[in-house]
Amino acid sequence: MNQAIRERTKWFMDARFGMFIHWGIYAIPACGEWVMSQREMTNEEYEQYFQEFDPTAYDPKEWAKLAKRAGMKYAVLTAKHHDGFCLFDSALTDYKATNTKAGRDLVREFLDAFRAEGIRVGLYFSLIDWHHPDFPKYGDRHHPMRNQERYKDAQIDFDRYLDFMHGQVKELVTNYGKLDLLWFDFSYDNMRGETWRATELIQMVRKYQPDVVIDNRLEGSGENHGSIATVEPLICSGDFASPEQIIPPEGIIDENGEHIPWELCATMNNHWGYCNFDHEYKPADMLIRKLVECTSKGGNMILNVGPDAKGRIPKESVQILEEIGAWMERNGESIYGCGISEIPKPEWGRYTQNADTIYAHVYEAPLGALPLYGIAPDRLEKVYYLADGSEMTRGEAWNTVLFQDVAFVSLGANPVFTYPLPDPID
Ligand code: JFZ
Repeated sequence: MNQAIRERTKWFMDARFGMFIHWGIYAIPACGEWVMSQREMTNEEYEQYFQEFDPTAYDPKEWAKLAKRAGMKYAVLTAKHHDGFCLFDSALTDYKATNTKAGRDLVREFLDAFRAEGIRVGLYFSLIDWHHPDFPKYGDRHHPMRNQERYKDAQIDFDRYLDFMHGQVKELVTNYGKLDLLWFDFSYDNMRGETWRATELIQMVRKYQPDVVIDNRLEGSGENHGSIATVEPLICSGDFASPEQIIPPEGIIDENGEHIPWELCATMNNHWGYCNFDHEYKPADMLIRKLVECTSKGGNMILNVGPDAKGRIPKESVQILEEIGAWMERNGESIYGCGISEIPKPEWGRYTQNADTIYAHVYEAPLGALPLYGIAPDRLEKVYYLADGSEMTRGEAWNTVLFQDVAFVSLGANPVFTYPLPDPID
């Protein structure tokens, strides 16, 4: 990994925790953002949602306040998803929020609201566009019209599509002030890298937004990190890897064995876009542990919300974010700016580390004193609960002869290890 990537991603890797927002007219059929492809809908069929879209409850200030309370330091909104509908006021298409009942540029309002809360802002932009006439249809394994014979001989001019796509990205990077992050999505089969004219695209983006942090999906995707994991990344390789719904066992390293920036993207239930029958939410304490796990492996977690067609974040998601926020308020110091510990993972939980401070996330109660594996007794300066600052006493293992190289700490008379999580100590 090169120095430029390291410098650009400094704020990003310190931030650790972000909000992903998948929102568009697919919130009306309410079964996720892939509905057009899954039901093989034509544009005529799908455009009914464009006619209906009327997000009267859209209030990004509320979203931003919620993200802030949750302890999230950045947020990424889908400016355009695969269906081609734009939440922003693109001059290159009529298929946009300004031409719906909303009548406004919803991306601009998002950016203003989140910036006002001091939250870094990013935009998701789909490389795929099922609405554009020059995007490959017949035989493309994702396209809604993939099986329609009438598109078999359709003449498409893919370069015309790319001019359009690059033009829209240019609009985003020139019309909306400083963007902190761009999340391109996604590459597959031979639709990757230079098929998107990726080098040209990134050169243009960097001209206007030299410091913007960019994901790796112009080249790679979930299963393939692309050239960011090589010794000499290409200009289009992006700045971070984007494993999806999976936490890499040992973080992500390049060919030199150096850790590279990465971000887990994860849903709270099992959909990105709003889905009114999916109530399978992961509990907050589980998601907190996933965030700790990402941090302990040198990565971020961007946690998704899928607002409904009116613009409301589902109440289950709000509840989860409030719970995470309550934990972050007390224990955020063990997440922000923290990363991989020099000490291997202890069997009772995880360590995160920032400079000389080690944070012990204790998931499993000891019977007596807690062995701080990997920490020699003489290296321990002090140990205290992060949440309230109360100091812990040095514990003695009964059989110190067997454990003389390990510092022990007493967690107090009656440590409670059910929810809420025990507070990390250092
Ligand atoms: C993509 C999108 O298709 C999806 O709708 C959502 O926006 C998500 C964040 O990103 O989904 C992908 C893309 C790539 C892979 C898996 C899901 N992949 O290569 O494994």
